[in-house]
Amino acid sequence: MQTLKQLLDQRILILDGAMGTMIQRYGLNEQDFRGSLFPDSAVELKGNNDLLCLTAPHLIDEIHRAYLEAGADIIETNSFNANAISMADYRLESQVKEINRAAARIVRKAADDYSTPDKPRFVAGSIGPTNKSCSMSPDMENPALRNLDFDTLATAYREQITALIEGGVDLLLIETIFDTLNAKAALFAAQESMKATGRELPVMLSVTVTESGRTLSGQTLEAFLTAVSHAKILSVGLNCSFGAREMKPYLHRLASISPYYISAYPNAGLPNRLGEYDETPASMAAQIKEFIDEGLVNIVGGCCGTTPEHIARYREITQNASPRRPIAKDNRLHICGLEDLVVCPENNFVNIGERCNVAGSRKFLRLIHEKNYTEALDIARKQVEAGAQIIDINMDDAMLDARKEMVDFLNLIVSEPDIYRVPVMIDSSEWEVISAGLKCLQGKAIVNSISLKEGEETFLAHAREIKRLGAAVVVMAFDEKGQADTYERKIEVCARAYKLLIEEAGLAPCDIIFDPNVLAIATGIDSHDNYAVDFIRATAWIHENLPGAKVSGGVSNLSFSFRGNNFIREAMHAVFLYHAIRNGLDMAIVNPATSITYDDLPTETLALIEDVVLNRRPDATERLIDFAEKHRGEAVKKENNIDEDRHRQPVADRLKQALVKGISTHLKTDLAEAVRQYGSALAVIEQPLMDGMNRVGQLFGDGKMFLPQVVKSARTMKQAVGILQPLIEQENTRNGETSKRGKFIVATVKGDVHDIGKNIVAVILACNNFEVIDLGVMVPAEKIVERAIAEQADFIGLS
Ligand code: THG
Repeated sequence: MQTLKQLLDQRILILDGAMGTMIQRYGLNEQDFRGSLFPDSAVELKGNNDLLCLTAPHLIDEIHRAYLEAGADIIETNSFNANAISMADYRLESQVKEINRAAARIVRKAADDYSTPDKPRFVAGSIGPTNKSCSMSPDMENPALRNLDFDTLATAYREQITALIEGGVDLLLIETIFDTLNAKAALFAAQESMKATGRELPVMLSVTVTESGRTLSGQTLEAFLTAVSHAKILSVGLNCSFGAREMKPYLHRLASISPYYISAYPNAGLPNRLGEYDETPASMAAQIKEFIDEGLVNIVGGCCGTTPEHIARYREITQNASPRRPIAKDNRLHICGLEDLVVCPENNFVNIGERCNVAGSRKFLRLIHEKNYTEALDIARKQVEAGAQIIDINMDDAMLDARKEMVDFLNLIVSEPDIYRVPVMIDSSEWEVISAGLKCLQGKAIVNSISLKEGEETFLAHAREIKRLGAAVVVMAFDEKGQADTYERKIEVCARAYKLLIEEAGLAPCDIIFDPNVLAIATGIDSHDNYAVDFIRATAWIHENLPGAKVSGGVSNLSFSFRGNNFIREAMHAVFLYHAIRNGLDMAIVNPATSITYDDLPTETLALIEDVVLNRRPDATERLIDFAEKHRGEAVKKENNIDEDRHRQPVADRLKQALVKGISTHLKTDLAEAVRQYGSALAVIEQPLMDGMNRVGQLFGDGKMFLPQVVKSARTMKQAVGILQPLIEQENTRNGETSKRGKFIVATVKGDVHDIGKNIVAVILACNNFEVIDLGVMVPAEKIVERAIAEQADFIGLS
């Protein structure tokens, strides 16, 4: 007999339709649900469909057979709610094992009766999301509250899944996922159940999205895939929520990124006012046929409101249809919060905000001590706004209950969509804190960190647990002998850790991030002088020799000896990053509020700092200290951006500088002067402002400027365009041209909110007498096409 996988490569398989709709047709009453087994239940059992596996098995069998008759290849067990969490509503937690075993046995028997060598039938153990969420608070007033935690849920799922396997299912279907953390608990439990029963089964996942195209808990489909990518998965897909037509754009998105087979089993439309589903077998089949014709699916079926008549139609339309071919698995490092982040050279260097660290910020420590979580969250939010792409969180302080603080703070963070947009890095030296933290996060986090400090056994045990919980990991260059502080030691420890993690713990190379220790330089101790060079050389070596692995480091450590002199510290960081990135540093923990860039440093200062960072002369530290003393005042001025000479500079240079530095203080007056000089507002945009933005792009590309600074520049450009806009409109009417030269639709595409490019283009086009229709940000492709057709646009511009 062919395996499920072999069949999926040949044809589109059919999953059955709804169970609930079919049960409703029987018009059962309370007595029917109780049957002879539970006559004395103290609570109402009507509506507990899964219980019918025990109290009315013949009826459930009849429904399964109707779907088998209609041609379904895969039949789901009637066990969607058969877990201890949902069954508690009926006080039937004690029946979970029996219900699942019976649910599996009933389908097993029916499927075996229908199986032929040509058309084998498969039993899918249905595992629903439960009626509670691990990621969302049940109380609006208290966002840190949870009425379900990961461990409790995983225990419940383990009980259900083990019973399903014992009952004889062929595969597991974790479905109607609305909270990825619940699904991660199911995946975690599935692995344990498979181990316990000695049977490895394929796992199908099916997620349900809201009208925004995100899960109820706020994740995009890209982030969802990243968050479950640690598990061995056969297929992913969409089910429930709404009908096939509304599902289609999201199916397209999923199909474009999924390395797994794709399933789709929509509702028969949205329920009408009577709670009935209106899509007929014929109308739904026409929509499912579009999925097939567009090469989107491998498995189709029905959710709420679908019947054997629907499934029979699907059988017709899947005959001779070709299945979708999964795309190759992406071997780059993906991590996510609510949105996905790919760490790869094309996305440039990734910065991790360091400020939510009780050991690295006096203010954050104080706020956590005072339990002032509102302001503590503001620190996180400010970093994200400033361009942090990941936020590091550290609660390790002797006076704090680090585990509790980590859990509470993470639960708060995940309730803030503007913060949890980005992935979290859990920073702790306590394993208990790390593992408790991972169990709060629906996204794929980064563990910071593990090391060989306590030997191989502990190291591997932790690595395996990290893999099971679905995270990437920072590995510090530390072993039984201590911290690796020379180039040779750094590469020796990293090479050993790499081999162990891949060969023994089964980690994907891209999920390993080495930290070869950024240690303080310019301390006055000679043996420290080469620390930065050793780090940079080790970075290059790791890149060359440990394929797929990433390199990270905590940059602010480097300059501890210049505490109190932020100018020197920031300058040292800029220089260090410039060289480390050129040698392959992928990411680093930094202060995103930093304003000094490599390019800002005057030649003499740059030379002094490079002498220290690159250890170019024995007296480098002394010379830098002298310089720092002499130039204290100047440094402060620089920091505050007080530049007494600015009036002597040409206005174009001043504007360019304002953009590069992201400073809008003099924007109004400088722009007014520029308009007089260039003759029009449009010319100011096209010349000095565009020159400035080009300079920003160039510095970014050269690794001399990072995202936080680019964000500031973009904000300043936006302000400048805003100031000029009214003038431009006046200029336009003055020109008096009435007939438009064409109609332009512009939009920032779905998945992106950065609209500076689009806004500039829109302004310039409008000035050149085009009619511009601006659709805004995060615009789905369908909307753009729809509008372009409706408006009969001549051009479409996307950013
Ligand atoms: N590698 C990894 N993780 C790390 C580090 C590392 N985590 C912690 C640390 N090092 C990186 N984070 C910081 C955060 C702040 C500072 C340094 C490193 C810092 N803070 C100011 C100081 O101490 O002078 C405090 C200023 C204030 O109180 O506001 O410098 O290397 N994997």
